[in-house]
Amino acid sequence: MPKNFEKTLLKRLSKENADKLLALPNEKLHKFVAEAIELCNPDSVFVCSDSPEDIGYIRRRAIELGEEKNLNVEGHTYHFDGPNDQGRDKEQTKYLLPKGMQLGEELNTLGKKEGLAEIRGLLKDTMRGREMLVRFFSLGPINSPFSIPAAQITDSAYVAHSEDLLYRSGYEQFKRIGNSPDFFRVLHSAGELENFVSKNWEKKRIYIDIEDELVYSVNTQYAGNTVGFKKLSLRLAIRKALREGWLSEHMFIMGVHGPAGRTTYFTGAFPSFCGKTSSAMVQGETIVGDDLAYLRRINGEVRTVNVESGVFGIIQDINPKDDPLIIKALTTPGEVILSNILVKDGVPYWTGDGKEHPDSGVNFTGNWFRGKKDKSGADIPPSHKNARYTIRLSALPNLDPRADDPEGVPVGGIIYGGRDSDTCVPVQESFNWSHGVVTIGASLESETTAATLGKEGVRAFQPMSNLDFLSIPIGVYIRQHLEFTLGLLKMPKIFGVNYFLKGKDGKFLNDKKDKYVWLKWMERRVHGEVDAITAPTGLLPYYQDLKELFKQVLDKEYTPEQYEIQFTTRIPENLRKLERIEAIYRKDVNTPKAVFDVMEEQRQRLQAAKAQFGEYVSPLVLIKK
Ligand code: SPV
Ligand code: MN
Repeated sequence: MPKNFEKTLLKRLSKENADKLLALPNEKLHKFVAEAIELCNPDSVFVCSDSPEDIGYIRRRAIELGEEKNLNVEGHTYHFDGPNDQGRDKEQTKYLLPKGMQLGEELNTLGKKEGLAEIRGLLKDTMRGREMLVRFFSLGPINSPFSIPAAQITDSAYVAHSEDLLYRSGYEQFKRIGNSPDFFRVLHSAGELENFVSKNWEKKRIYIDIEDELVYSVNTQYAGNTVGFKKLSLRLAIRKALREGWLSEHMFIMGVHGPAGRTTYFTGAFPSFCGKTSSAMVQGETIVGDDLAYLRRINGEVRTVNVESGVFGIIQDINPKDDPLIIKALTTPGEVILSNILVKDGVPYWTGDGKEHPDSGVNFTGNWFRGKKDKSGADIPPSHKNARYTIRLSALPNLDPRADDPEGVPVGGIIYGGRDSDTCVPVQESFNWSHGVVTIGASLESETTAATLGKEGVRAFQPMSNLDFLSIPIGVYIRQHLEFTLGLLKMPKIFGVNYFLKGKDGKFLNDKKDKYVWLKWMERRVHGEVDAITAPTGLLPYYQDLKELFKQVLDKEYTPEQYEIQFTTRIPENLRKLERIEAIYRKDVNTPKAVFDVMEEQRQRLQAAKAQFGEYVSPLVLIKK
């Protein structure tokens, strides 16, 4: 049987490209490429061997095909996705379910047979007149027990180029894995293009074949739908992690620097638009990754690696004052792709960049001018809210020296944070692992944002910031977290942060940079160097510790009044949150009983505090004399 695939490959690939592909002795890979060729019918096939010439070719093609255009700064390009292709499309992203398998009602699924017939129909002949690009990556560091090999086929040079910035090269790794079938696959076509963007966006489909670990994506360009190793492979990895006893998370990884040159590593899960990338990029600390982490138990502790090696970050509000490190990377010659920003005379602009904007230019809607309206009569902003930048992590001066360590970095703490105006304090630590998993991670909520298509501003359930990507029932996922640290010698601490708490006047109670201080406080807590106040929902900082850290880190006077209002336990809001979250977990028969027990204990603590101190409890009254 394999011989047939080889025959197709030898017939449809130039000798040079066939040699590169056949140098990887993997039947499943050959079959994947041969079947994709038969389905999509490209005029030619380019196999990227990760040599500088091959990588340069893809980069050049993105410009030649018009998918990217040059900006004035050397190496910088921009790309537009169509007006209806500006975010991850949740509705059209579905799991293909083999007969007899169930994933619960919450997940968007479709019968495998029906789904494959549909998506193969949509992919049929899409590459006629085009070149198919075949690329190989390593999800996680090269030569690491964490890593997963992955192959992508696409007809978009923008997608293949983006991946070059975002993932570690994998051609050599495929040589090493030989005939192993254990790798992820993605087949993407942008479909018919009009003005360089996917024309048939109404037939956009992203289907995930969980049985075969193969993702199909068509009629879309937005990287979250097409760069198969972001959220699409995250979904595959969550199932693999469940089978193999590790965790695949939507988390940044960073090194927080403590006294005497100490570095303590944290992972952090935040839904989009909640300060995740900017937390991972805090000046003075070091970054390992900003979006995806694999966590494993190794030698009695939790260790983690960044799945990626680049950043696909939200550009809105990135400005020299708040994000000097990102701005430096975005203004220095080197490889940078900006998407869905405003361009005028080769200069990019975006909302919140702190610059004066021109009155016209080009953006994701074509020619743009101030006052341009969309179909509903609303003003079209210069850049899309979900406009992004793509860079290599190595372009950042604050890259952690252990970012590519095949053994990963040890996890001292896990941080969860959502967009919450009225319930949670700015920073707190859980009492223990299961309290943190249940009341912080599994209870994460956030106001919805523009990273997915749909309504904004609604409070959404976002457990571990991973709900959108769960490919297993939520109750099973939470159980996996609860059990993950069983028997470990060193337990990571779990923290909850909230950068978005508002006062009665509707204004934020914290500055953007206050997170610098929360990180330092958490770092001290991991080493037991500061005490904490026991509140009904967790352990809170003492004023004095924060005051000192504010002075040290930000040279800011932190007042007792600020502290008291920020760290007041808001009991009615917390009780309502518990009710909302519990109702959700009650719906899943897989939810472990421990979840409800931990919630009940939290409810009792809140009620007891209410009886003793009233509905809004100052941290000061909780201090044990
Ligand atoms: C996110 O939205 O969480 C992202 C970008 O990190 S995307 O690739 O769209 O998932
Ligand atoms: Mn993300």
